[in-house]
Amino acid sequence: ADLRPRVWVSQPLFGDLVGRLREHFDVIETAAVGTHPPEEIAAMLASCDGALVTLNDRVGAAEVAHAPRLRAIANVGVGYNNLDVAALTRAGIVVTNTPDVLTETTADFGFALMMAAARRISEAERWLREGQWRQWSFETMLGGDVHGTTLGILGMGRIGQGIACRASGFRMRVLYHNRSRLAADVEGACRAEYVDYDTLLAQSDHLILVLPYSPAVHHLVDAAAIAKMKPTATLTNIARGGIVDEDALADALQSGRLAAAGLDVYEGEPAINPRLLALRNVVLTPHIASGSLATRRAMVALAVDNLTAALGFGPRAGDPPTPVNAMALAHP
Ligand code: 8YV
Repeated sequence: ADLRPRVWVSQPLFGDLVGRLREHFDVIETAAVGTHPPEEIAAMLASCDGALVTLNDRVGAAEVAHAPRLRAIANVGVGYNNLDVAALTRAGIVVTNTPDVLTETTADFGFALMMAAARRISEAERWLREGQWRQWSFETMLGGDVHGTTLGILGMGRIGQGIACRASGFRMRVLYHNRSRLAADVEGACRAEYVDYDTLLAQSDHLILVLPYSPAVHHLVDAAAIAKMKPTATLTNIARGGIVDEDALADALQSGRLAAAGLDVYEGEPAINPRLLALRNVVLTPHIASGSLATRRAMVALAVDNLTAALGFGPRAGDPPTPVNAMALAHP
């Protein structure tokens, strides 16, 4: 019998990087991209010691109930709301994620999406491709400015701070709101000012969401929140779709209560609210904020290192580089 531990890779990732797992493990790779039903995830995990998963894979108590060998789940992504970490911790399973390696790439994209919404870049291109540009005019596709305006950042972690640094090059005033206020030296380095949520809503010309999802922030940006924003403002979401009430956002974009939006994430992705699809003043992208080739490769490489170490192999055996629940496992 083969005594090598077995790991499941839930969708095709970079073959050369995932291939590193074969040095220590038997690797079962699922060839299809997509969302696996819970029964399929449970069936795969039942015979495995570890798994490399993505945001497509929801893993909680039910999925690990019949997985006696399972010791580690490495999430490819910094956000891990697809995993029930409390349940996995109770089951003694190490959870890891991929912070840091995607910070700058994701901040780049957030800034780009905000600029595209403000300056109507996608809308203008659609209009041009439709053959509607017949005459240059002074009043074609007028947008809002980015430079010199007030940027609001909701969620001031690594990515939020990366966006704040970019904003200072655009001579923006940067406001932020976060669960906890940053240390004075970090605030100073980002040139960002801490404000309460209502002030952030009221004063931002461009509001960008970069906070982790949890049920506590479900529909945090709802009709009441949007009503507090400037009608000339833009809203950009690169966090998780569930933070925004999409119907309230569609209402506001339709009525002119909000100027424009940039969305990379959706509550029911990959399904998109048809009301958003019908609106011209929203830029819609398919959850690609971390998607530069180099960064996606770095994320997979880090997840491979995490899984290898969590299962007790490689140079960091027993000490995965970026654990999520190490403290909880050590002090139950
Ligand atoms: C990933 C993300 O592409 O890191 C995150 O939280 O949303 C994206 O960078 C996704 O999680 C892949 O699993």
